[in-house]
Amino acid sequence: MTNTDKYTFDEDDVVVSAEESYAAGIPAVLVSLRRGIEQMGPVRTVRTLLKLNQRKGFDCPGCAWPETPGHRKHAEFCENGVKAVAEEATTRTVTPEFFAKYSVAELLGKTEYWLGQQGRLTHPMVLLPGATHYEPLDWDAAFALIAGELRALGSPNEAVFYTSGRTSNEAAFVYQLMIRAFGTNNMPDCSNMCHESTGSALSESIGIGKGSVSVPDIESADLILIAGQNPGTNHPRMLSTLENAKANGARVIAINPLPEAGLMRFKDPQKVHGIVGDGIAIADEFLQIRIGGDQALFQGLGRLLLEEEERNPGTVIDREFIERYTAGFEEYAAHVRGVDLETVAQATGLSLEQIHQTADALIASKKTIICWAMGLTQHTHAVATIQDAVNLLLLQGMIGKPGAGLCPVRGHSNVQGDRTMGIWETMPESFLAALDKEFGIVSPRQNGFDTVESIRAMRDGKASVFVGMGGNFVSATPDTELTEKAMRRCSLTVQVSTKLNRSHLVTGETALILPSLGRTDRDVQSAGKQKVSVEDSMSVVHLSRGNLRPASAHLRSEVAIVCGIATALFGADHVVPWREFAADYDLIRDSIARVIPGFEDFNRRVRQPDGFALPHPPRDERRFDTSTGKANFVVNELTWLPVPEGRLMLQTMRSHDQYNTTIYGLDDRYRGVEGGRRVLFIHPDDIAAFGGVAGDRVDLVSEWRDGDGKVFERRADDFRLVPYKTPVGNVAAYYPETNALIPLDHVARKSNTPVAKAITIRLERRP
Ligand SMILES: Nc1nc2c(c(=O)[nH]1)N[C@H]1C(S)=C(S)[C@@H](COP(=O)(O)OP(=O)(O)OC[C@H]3O[C@@H](n4cnc5c(=O)[nH]c(N)nc54)[C@H](O)[C@@H]3O)O[C@H]1N2
Ligand SMILES: Nc1nc2c(c(=O)[nH]1)N[C@H]1C(S)=C(S)[C@@H](COP(=O)(O)OP(=O)(O)OC[C@H]3O[C@@H](n4cnc5c(=O)[nH]c(N)nc54)[C@H](O)[C@@H]3O)O[C@H]1N2
Ligand SMILES: [Mo]
Repeated sequence: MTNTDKYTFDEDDVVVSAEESYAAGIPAVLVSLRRGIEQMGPVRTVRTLLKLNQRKGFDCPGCAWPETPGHRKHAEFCENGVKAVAEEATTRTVTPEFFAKYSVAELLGKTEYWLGQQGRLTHPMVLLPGATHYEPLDWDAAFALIAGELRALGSPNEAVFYTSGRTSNEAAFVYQLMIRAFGTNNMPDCSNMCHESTGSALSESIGIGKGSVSVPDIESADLILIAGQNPGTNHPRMLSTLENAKANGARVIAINPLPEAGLMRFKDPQKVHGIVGDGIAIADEFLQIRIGGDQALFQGLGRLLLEEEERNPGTVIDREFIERYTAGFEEYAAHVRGVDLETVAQATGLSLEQIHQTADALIASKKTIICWAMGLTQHTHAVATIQDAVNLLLLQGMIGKPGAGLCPVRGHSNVQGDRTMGIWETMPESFLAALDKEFGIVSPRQNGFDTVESIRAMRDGKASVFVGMGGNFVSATPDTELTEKAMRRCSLTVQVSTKLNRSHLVTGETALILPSLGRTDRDVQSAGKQKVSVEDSMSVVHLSRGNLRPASAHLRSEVAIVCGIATALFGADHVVPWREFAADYDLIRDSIARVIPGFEDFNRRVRQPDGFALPHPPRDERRFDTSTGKANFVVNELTWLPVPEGRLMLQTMRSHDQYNTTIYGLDDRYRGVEGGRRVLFIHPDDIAAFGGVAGDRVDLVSEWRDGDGKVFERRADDFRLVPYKTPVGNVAAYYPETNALIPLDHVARKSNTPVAKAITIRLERRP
């Protein structure tokens, strides 16, 4: 490697130095306190951190990793959780004076980082047709405006209602209820871009789209594979769980194109050895896989397991489990027996020895867990890849027993709960029927638009009202230029938000910003102080209560905002008691209890100290509600991603200093980058092949062939070449700066998830 010395590129501030070989430790503590104090001041920082992830506190708005049941530490949080909280609990504000000062055109020239740093939104604001600036309006006028636009549509299907994954269960439930009562299922959500592939894969394979393990399972596993996930940055509390697992004897294998710091070594800042020692190595083995090679690896491992079983019958696969609980074994076995191991080696970039050693680790393990995130879900063959991971576990009966199973690690803190509450364009009939019965409405039965379909509909003039419940739609979605054009064709765009972002600036003819309370804020309604609930990555539902004084007296809760729009839309005497719902969230929870299985007696059970776990038939009783009534071995043709001559395969990922499109800062400490984000991590041989040197400035050009073979180019300009330990031919850069390169039609089969982890590009020298 060449970047062991610290060097600064000319002309700008990006500094690249040796990447850190461990995650967390003292720097993490210092960075988190500094960020907290910068944004909130010392008193609010302490007050906030003492409540984070505590039983009587609020759920961390960072990731969906669960709290350790039973024994919560006083400081159950991580560096990036603190950054997420500081970002929300900041005392900086974006007021009507701010909007009077800056025109929308001026704000469009600012980066997401700058926008986010301005602070919390304080007033409802409107951008009228032709206006250059947003101006304040009162809530009732905002609700009336939305209701008027919605009623004027030719069909309810001309509106789309987006949701990001921070929305609480209560807000999500009333939101989808309003949308269905209005008459559409157009509910794109961030999940479409995130774990949709997981949902599609698992539903077909095991009959439920959620993971099957708990924290105690991980802590008692023999073997844990972590594929396509960077927990040191994105789920730092997972490292403590992994550390406990290792103390209990677990072996961890990291499967990733990049040697991510958290996987290699971890210093728990809450333990003495994490402060003074070297920390502990999390991964026992690091498989530096080529981008998109995971399906090949899983199929190759399936073949090796079956071969070993043939050599030593009864020692590898769980025949009893396969016969009793699964379908499709013979077809699967025939398929993987035909997989050529040389092809697997080529597809993965791993040696045959590494592949054999991984198979040996699986064979030796009695309890295996596979964890994954965006490195598996955001590929054309994501659904197939995840199903091949499931197939591998089914061979050894690794589902529905302690210490074993499937662990998709979710992103947003309530993204899983939002789905449970009905935020989905294709909810099943059982849900719709129960909803209709509870409220006396008639939900539409026609499937709605997902995220990619919503963009197409707005582009084509088939949808003209956009409502976003949180999130940053224009930055998070692919094909930035096209998406922005699509948004600009709308007659009305509405953003319910806590912070300013680019989606407030790329608008329809009229635009609204509706400022909402966040997780950390105190929520008082006419029936008193309210709490909300969330569901973590392991299906545990628990309460969250904010305790901070809101940034302004004009903020409303997401529930109140939805109920306000609904009252304006349907009138005060509608069949749904919107005003009562807004006053007392217990009433919403009573309805949820009657509509959604698993939520019986919701109000009582959610008040138990650690909440309650939702049923998961495969985990609880090895029951699989699939088409065959059994867990399905699903056979998928092998796909992998050879890199075309002279081209590179780009994955887009998160730095250590961002939360999706929210940029906390410009440093990626674990990867050795400071002060800038327009960097391309690239193997030194690829820099040489390009005829360049470290630090060169290049433009990235993606190439996309449409159905007729015509090539379309998209560009993202001005990136610095950073030599890095990534496989030859595979490069990496940050999202959302690179979203402009992703064609809207470049999606995963079955899940329709934009392919953010495999974009064919070439480099062009900057003029
Ligand atoms: N601090 C912080 N926390 C977050 C977020 C955040 O932005 N910041 N985002 C939240 C959200 S919404 C989500 S979904 C999660 C995201 O959590 P992650 O999925 O960890 O996020 P990414 O940065 O996209 O990282 C993907 C990882 O996959 C690897 N990878 C890329 N391509 C491949 C491949 O083909 N095969 C394999 N095996 N690996 C590959 C990359 O090198 C990288 O390590 O984190 C959540 N938590
Ligand atoms: N290229 C590329 N694109 C990707 C990905 C990738 O890996 N690569 N990852 C995808 C993934 S996994 C995801 S989940 C999406 C994320 O997509 P989104 O969820 O749409 O994006 P975020 O950046 O998380 O949204 C941030 C905004 O949410 C608002 N917000 C924050 N908290 C709250 C709250 O409590 N209430 C309300 N109402 N608003 C709030 C703030 O205004 C903030 O500006 O991006 C996807 N896009
Ligand atoms: Mo996500």
